Amino acid sequence: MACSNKDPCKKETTCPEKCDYVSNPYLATMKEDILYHFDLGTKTHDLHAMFGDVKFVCVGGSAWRMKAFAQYINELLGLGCSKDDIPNICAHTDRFSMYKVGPVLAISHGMGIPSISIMLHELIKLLCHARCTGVVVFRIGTSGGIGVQPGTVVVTKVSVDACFKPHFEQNVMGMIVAYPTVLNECLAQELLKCSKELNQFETILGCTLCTSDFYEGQARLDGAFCNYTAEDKMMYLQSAYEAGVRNIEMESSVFAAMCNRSGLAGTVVCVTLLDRLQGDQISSSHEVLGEYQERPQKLVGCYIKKIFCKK
Ligand code: R2B
Ligand code: URA
Repeated sequence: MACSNKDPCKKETTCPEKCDYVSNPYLATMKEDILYHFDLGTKTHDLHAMFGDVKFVCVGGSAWRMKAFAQYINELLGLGCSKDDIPNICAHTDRFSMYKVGPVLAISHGMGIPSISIMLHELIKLLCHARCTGVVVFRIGTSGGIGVQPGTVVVTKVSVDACFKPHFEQNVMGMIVAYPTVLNECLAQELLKCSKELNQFETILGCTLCTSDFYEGQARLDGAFCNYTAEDKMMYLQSAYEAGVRNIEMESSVFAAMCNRSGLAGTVVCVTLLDRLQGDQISSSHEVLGEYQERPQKLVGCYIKKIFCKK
C-alpha cells in the first residue's frame, strides 16, 4: 500500500448527497435525519457549522476518558479553550458523550460491539451531514495482552474473531454477512513512528482478538460460570498467540468493518492492562492503570499534532 503522510483516507467528497462515507439510498429520501443517540438532527442543528472542520475523530469506551482526551488535545495543540469550556455536545442524552476541540472530535462508545456499532452508524452519518472530508478515526482503549508486558500498547493490524478469522460477522435478517477487518496499514506505521519519537513505552503491531464478552468470551477462569479447565484456557490463549494475537478487547471488529465499509481511515490503539498468560484479574493499582490508559492518548495526540502542525 502506498503511504501518504497527508491523507490516509482513500475517498473524499464535499457533497452531502454524494458523501462516500455512507452507502444507503434511503438516506437521500429522508426529510430529516435524527441521530437519536447523539441527540442531534439535521433539522434541529446546523451540523455543517458545528462539525464541518472535523478532521480527526477519537472514540473510546469511557465518557470520562474522552473528556480527558479532549482536554489533553486542547493543551497539546494550544487551542486555547479553558479546561471547563469544552462542553459535552450530547449533554441531553446519557448514551454517549461528545467533545470537540478544533478539528478533533472525541466520542465515548460504551462497552461492546452493539454499543460502538450504534455510535458509528450515527457518527458516519454525522460526518456526511457535516460535509467532512479526509477524516481519520481512532479507537483508543484498554485490553488484555497475550504474551506481552502489561502497559504495552498494541496497534491493531487486523481484528480477528474467536476462531482467529479476519472478519466481522453480522446477522442481518437471519443471514450472516461477513465484513473484512484489516485496518489502515499506513496509519498504523505512523503511530509506531510516533511511539519511537516519544520513547516512553513499548508499542507493537499485532492482531487483536475481539470478543463479545469479557469473561467466558475471553477464556477467563474468574467469571460467574466456567465450564472449561485452566488447561483449556491456556491452550486457547497459546493458539491465539501463535495466530499473531497480542491483545483482546471488545469493539475492534465492528470498528474495523465499519471503517472499511465507509472508506474512513481507521486504527485501533489499545494498552494492555495485564498479560493473560499470567492471570485473569486486573490487580494493578489505580495509579498504574491510570498511567497505562494515558498511553494510547499520547500516541494519537502525537500523530494529530504532527498533521495539525503541517497545515
Ligand atoms: C476493553 O475494556 C472493556 C472491558 O473492560 C471493553 O470495552 C474493552 O474493549
Ligand atoms: N479489556 C478487555 O476486554 N479485556 C481485558 O482483559 C482487559 C481490558
